Parts: sequence; C-alpha cells; structure tokens
Amino acid sequence: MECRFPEGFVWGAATAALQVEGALDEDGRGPSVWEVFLRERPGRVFGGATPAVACDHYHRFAEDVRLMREFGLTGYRLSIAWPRLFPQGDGPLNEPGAAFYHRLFDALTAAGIEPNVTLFHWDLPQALADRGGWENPATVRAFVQYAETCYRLFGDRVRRWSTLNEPSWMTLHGWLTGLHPPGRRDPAAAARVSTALLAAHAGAVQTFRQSGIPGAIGIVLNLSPVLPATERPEDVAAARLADAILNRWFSDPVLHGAFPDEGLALCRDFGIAPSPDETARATSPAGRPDFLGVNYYYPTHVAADATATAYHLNTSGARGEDCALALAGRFRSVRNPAGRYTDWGWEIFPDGLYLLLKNVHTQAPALPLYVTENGIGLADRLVDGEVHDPERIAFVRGHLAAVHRAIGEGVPVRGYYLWSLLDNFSWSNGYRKRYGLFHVDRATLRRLPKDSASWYRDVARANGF
Ligand code: BGP
Repeated sequence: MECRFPEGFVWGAATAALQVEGALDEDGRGPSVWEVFLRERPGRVFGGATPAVACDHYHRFAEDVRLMREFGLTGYRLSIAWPRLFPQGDGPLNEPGAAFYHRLFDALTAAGIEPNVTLFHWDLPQALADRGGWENPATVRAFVQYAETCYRLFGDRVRRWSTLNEPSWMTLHGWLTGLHPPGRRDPAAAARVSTALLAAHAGAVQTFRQSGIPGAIGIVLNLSPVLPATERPEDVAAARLADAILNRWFSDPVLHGAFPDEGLALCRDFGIAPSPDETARATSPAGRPDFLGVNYYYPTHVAADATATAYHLNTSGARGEDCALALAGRFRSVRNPAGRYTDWGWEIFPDGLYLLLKNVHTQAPALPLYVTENGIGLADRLVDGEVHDPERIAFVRGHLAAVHRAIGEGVPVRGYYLWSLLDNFSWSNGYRKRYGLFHVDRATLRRLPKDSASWYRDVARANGF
C-alpha cells in the first residue's frame, strides 16, 4: 500500500446546515440572515438559487446516514442551525428543532459514525442581525448561551465540537466584499466583527470546559498558504502581509493569544485597530482549542504591485475567469502560470495542504489537527445514470497523499473530512458547482454515488490506498 494511515484515522465527509437541510420554515425554525439576504438581493447567487430545499436532508437524513455507513465513512462533520434551536437567536428553546438533531445524532450513533459538530456555519438568526448582529455584544452572549444548550442537549452523543466555521471567509465576504450577508463594505465593521467572532469562540470554549461534559472543542479555519510571486523582497513582504490578514488574523489569536503585528499595523494605518478591550476578549487564553480544524482548497500567490483594491470571485464556473483579491498599494493575488485551475478558478495544489499542516504544526506542536474540509467543485454530469468524476478522485488522492506525508513527518493529523457528502447549495455559486461524493438530482433529489464515492469507500475500508 502506498499510503497507510494511522489506526483510528477518521474517514469523514462534511456538510453545513444551510447547504443541505432545506425545510427552512418547518417546525418553528426562524429565518437566518442568508434567506433574508437572498430575498433582498437574488442576483447575488449564480442562477438565482436559494437554499430553500437544498438536499432536503432534514427529511432524508436517515437515508443519508445509511449511505455514509454503506460507503465506509467513520466520521461526519455537520453544523447545527442556530435558528432551528433559537428562532429569535436567544430566548426559549424551539423543542421541535432540537428534536431533529436528536434524531440525527441517534442515527449516527447507531451507525457507528462519529459526529464532528460545528456550532456556527454562517446561518446567523435574522432576529439577531436585526439587533446589530455581530456588531452587538449581545450576539456574542447569545452564541455562548446557544453553545451551552447544544453541549447539554447533545453532549452525550457528540464528543467533538467546533465553535465557528471559517470566521475569516465570513468576515471577508460579509463586511469587505459584500458577497455574503450582511453585504457590507466597511473595513471598520469588518475589524469589529472579527474581534466579536473570536470573543464568541473563546466564550464557547470556556463554557464547554466549565460544563464538565466530556469531549474536545476546537475551531475550523480556512487556511491558504500564501506564496510570493517572485523572490523579490517587496513580493515576499506583500505575501507576509497577505498571510497575516487572510490566515493569521484568526489563527494567531487562537494559537498564540495575539494578533499578528503586520495585521495590526495595517489596521492602524486605516484607523480601525481593535481597542484594548476588544483585543483582550478576542485573544483570551480561554480560547485555546483542543484541536484545530483546517479547511484547505487552494494556495494564494501574491505580488506587491497592487494599483487598486479589487475582489472577484468566479461564481459561474466559466473557464478562464480568474478570481482576484487586491488591496491597493499592499498586495494582489496573481495567477500561477504553471498552475492547474478548476473551472471556478481555484488552483489545484495538493502540496499546499502539506505546507500548511507543517506550518501549523511548527506553530503549535502538540495540537491535534483535522482536515475539516477539502474537495473540488466540478460541473459533474449524470450520463446514463452514472457520474464519472476522475478529477475528484485524483484531487482527493493527491491531497490525502499530502496529509500522509505530513503525518509521516510527525504532524498529528487525526482525520480527513471531504467536502462534501452531497452536492449542495454552494453559497454564491448556487447549485452548479458540485462537490458531493453523492450526486443530488435537483428535480428528484435522488442521491447517486459518484465514482469517487466508491473509491473513497475502498480507501476508508483499507485505511489507505
Ligand atoms: C468553505 C465553506 C463551505 C463550502 C466550501 C466550498 O468556505 O466552509 O461551506 O461551501 O468552502 O466553497 P464554495 O461552496 O463557495 O465553492
């Protein structure tokens, strides 16, 4: 065998509530910011898609758990929808909403599949947004209360919790590019929100530890190795700054209890540096995680010569349409001339996963790591009742080999959750960009295993390939 993984390595797949559940108005669930945002600005999502039905996982979860078991998965990363438990964000618990997760965790337990639960994957209750959302400290308090309820309700079956999913991506798009709710372009608000998210994380970790409920708690960060376009000192410095903003603004407080100097200096230049109080709450030692979840999709190549601030995300899958990220006078992302790219303009670079796992390990040598998301969005096609996706198999194989190499060099990577279990609502990309091991027919919602599902099953069963 080329790559044999350690005993007990978790072979998982990941989803998020809003992307798969559907049933948004059922059993007392309140609206989240996403539905309201999309109602107000339908043009924001490719094809005008909505998450109203998504994969109908809310009604089909039993079938989905059965598929996971049949296809050899030993772990499932999912998120709980805050507005299902607390339609108003705080206040009384919505029992029917909680009952859904009881059913789901019971089914997973019976199938021998370990849940890895993210408390917040971007679906903020709209009621809290109406009161200022993450810019109101009451939202941080409501989050900690919601987290505590989850530990109490589900802590007998859930032993692995993550507070937040990708606070960096959420802040970038919610408050800088405006692509995600609340659709703002306000750097000062972005800075405030980033500190509130970190404070919410620290509060939820502290509450978990105080609860005495057994298990581990961490956070899921999207990390992208930032590589200078050339070895010129200005490009190297630009890459360091981009790394501080994109990665270390969230990982440094969590791992080291401080914001990165380059990021702070940039914030000071813009007059938006966090106050001492905000900094203390955001960098609290209470937020040290038991493990780190790493989401990796692509690397970022950076040059210094940025003439204008710009952002572009390819949401259509039109081949050749580049994604772009630039901050005037500081850095801009550049295409790697030697790189291979998906139709959505994301570079395929398995070594990036190796580099970042090694890098995190150097920073926090004792910290167990999980790859909590990694996968490839493709315009998969159903032909004669089958989906052949050799590109996905090659992608996952390459990235698993990178994980294996890191493990071989002593990095404690404990599991891999492929994004995603099902073709789902891919945020701004709607439904065209498909990530699933299982194809979901948009008309019938029928699940069909792709070639990659069978391949992944064999890898999981053999514990390697
Ligand atoms: C991450 C999110 C996931 C997922 C994935 C793929 O940022 O945590 O929810 O969607 O990216 O991204 P996308 O669906 O935008 O292509």
